[in-house]
Amino acid sequence: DHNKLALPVGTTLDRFIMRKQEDFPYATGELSQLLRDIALAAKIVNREINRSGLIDIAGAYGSQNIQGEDQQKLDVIANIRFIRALRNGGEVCTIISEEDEDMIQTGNNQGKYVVAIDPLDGSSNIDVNVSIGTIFSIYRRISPTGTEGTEQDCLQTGTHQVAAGYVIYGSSTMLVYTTGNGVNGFTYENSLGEFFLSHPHITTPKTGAIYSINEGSSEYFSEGTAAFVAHCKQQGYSARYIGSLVADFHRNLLKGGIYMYPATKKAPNGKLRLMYECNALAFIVEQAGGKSSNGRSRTLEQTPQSLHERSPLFIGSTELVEKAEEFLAAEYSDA
Ligand code: P6P
Repeated sequence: DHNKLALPVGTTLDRFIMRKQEDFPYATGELSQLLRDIALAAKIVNREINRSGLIDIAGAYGSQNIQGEDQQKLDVIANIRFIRALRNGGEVCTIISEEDEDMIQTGNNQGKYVVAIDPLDGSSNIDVNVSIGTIFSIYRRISPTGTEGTEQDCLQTGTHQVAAGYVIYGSSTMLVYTTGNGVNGFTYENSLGEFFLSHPHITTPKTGAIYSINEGSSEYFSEGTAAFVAHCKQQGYSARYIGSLVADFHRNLLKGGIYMYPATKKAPNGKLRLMYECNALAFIVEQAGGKSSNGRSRTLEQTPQSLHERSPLFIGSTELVEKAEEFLAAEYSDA
């Protein structure tokens, strides 16, 4: 039937979401609406980011922006915008955000979903015009509707995600997401205010020749990490490290490669957050045919203990992640 036809490039995000919902006979539309709410917030944040340079110019004459409001950092603005869109959309009962220590209750106690979000990752890159991103992960709540979401709702293992995605605010703005049936990428057309399907059914190469890691931390690498990085150099791979997770991840997803933020002597659990950075990207990369690990085990099977816990991350082409795990296993077997 027409649902099974690959939707043509150029389909709008709204039509794509509607058509995919029809693939699920029991779908009642809440997840579709939630995805639309996220896309709306992404459009608003995209506009704020594009204006930020101009506001800074205006703000150069004091910390007030043109509306006379105190100039807020863009990651704070992004957090407000995504929380407001999810609250107004009504589908989400509880949010955990990189910007907030505690769970955020939206007041929609009938909401079936919980969202974990990094509203604007890599925001230190904004002032130097480097690509930045939003990362989100969606779970169905475990607790009964009619009550506030619980910490248990927010600490589900990554395999329980119903959807995950990211927005990359780069040379063009893209929304890339999965609901467990493959990965699709949409490019934003500013003049029309629409996301259009530009990268249907993204699959990541099984191997690659790009490795992404901050080699400034080499002094603190474990033996296994250092050995794998040396291996990448012996193989003649290119070192590509933008310092913005979404940008590094997206390039490797399309071209093949591995991104690493390992455990180091300075950061024993790495730097990246499990719930709204590692798990979301791990779901996406697996749906695209890649792999994600903390160096020893599958990212998606890690049992979360706290809302903002960190996890080491080795993510990208399957063969490269497996090779990295081999090098790290050697250090564990020595231990
Ligand atoms: P480092 C940005 O602050 C971020 O969270 C990711 O976007 C990025 O990949 C990483 O940290 C960069 O960290 O320690 O290499 O500067």
